[in-house]
Amino acid sequence: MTEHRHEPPLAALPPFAPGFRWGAATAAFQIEGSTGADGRGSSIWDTFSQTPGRILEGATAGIAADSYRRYADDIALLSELGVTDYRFSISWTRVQPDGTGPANGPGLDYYERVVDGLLGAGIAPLPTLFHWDLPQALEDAGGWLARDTATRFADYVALVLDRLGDRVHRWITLNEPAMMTLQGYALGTQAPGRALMMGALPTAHHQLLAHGLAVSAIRANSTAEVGITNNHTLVVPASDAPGDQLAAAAFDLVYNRIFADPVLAGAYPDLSAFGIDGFPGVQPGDLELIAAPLDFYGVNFYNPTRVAAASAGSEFAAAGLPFEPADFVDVPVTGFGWPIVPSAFADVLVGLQDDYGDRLPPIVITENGASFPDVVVDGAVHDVERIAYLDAHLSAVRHAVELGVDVRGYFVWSLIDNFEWAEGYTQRFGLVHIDFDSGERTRKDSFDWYRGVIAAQSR
Ligand code: IFM
Repeated sequence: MTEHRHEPPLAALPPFAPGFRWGAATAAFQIEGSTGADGRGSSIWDTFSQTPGRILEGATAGIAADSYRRYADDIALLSELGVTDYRFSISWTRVQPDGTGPANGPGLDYYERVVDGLLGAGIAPLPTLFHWDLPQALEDAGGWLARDTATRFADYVALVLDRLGDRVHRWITLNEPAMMTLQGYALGTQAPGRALMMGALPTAHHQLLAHGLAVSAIRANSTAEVGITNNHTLVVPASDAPGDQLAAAAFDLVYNRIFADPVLAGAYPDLSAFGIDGFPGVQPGDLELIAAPLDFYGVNFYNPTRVAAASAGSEFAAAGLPFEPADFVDVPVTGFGWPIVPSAFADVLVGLQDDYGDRLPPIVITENGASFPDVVVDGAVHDVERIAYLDAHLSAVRHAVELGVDVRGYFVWSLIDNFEWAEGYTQRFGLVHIDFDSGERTRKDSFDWYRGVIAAQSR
């Protein structure tokens, strides 16, 4: 846990180092739609989103931003934006409809079209191999609770490498395994909707094992660079009281350290605060695989989290958790209600450097952004709050660089408005507005702002 202390100075953004990567990010299930096209199989997110009561307003992702059909429009937008890289994800169920067996050719053809389109536009593809859309057939066989899913993942990665490995020179193995474990298996607020609380811990290890196996497959077959994306939050204790301090430390374990320590320090953190002795499911050799050196470490950052000791009789205490969330006082929030504290971003980056030292590879900011209730008026979207958010967070990244953190790239979440998981279409994160009825794309003011930043930084 890092203290909240790195206030970025208010000044024009000084240039990042030459070669800094500028990008925007998306994920397959959130943008593609065409969920029944070309032999695609069903994922846990298809099942979850078709289950009544799971998604706000009953939304599904059958069309989403229609990028499966409009990918060329999106590449044109990226080109106009001037990005050097595009981070998108590959849907496992387009490649292996049931998560096992031979490749589904038409599914891979689609990603080949995307990759070739990007390369033709001079944009480097940065695919994420797993962004939460686990094949439903694998979930039926145990999902991430089953060790075998990690092996299945390595087989899928081999099929993707076989088709795209000659053109893709940078890969991300997993996106935010913490959210899969915490929201998907511990709380059940996201797919697959299991509420196992600490019983979800094996899903953390099996995902990290899948990451390690994928790194090994990529290293064995190519010279491509590889990293993982974890999301990080700055955990702020609600007070100096020992109970709140202990609560914050415990939250830091489950949100940040369970997923970063094995990758960056080769060991799981001590979970005795939860009455757990030893991390479940770890076998000899696993941690060596998981901790194999990476070319970059992907960091997603959105907001800090304030945490207090669980109050007696609360649902958190009843569930055996030592913490409960606490609101920040007098802090502006995004459309999601997430606190906007840019200095916390610098704190997180400096904290990673302090905690992992030489074992921390160069950082790439693989997601940062904010949702606001954008509306199109006379063909324009004046999203001043998003510009302010991005501007302040980019300054915080720049400040962390000045403090000695090696950051090599920055990706805005997101290129386009999309299906925001359990929130359906109610949270818009895009630089480009999507009319979810017509698919029409409208550049927001933040699009022009980001294009200006990239152009100024590239001079
Ligand atoms: O939309 C998500 C994304 O899929 C993963 N990171 C956080 C984003 C905003 O909630």
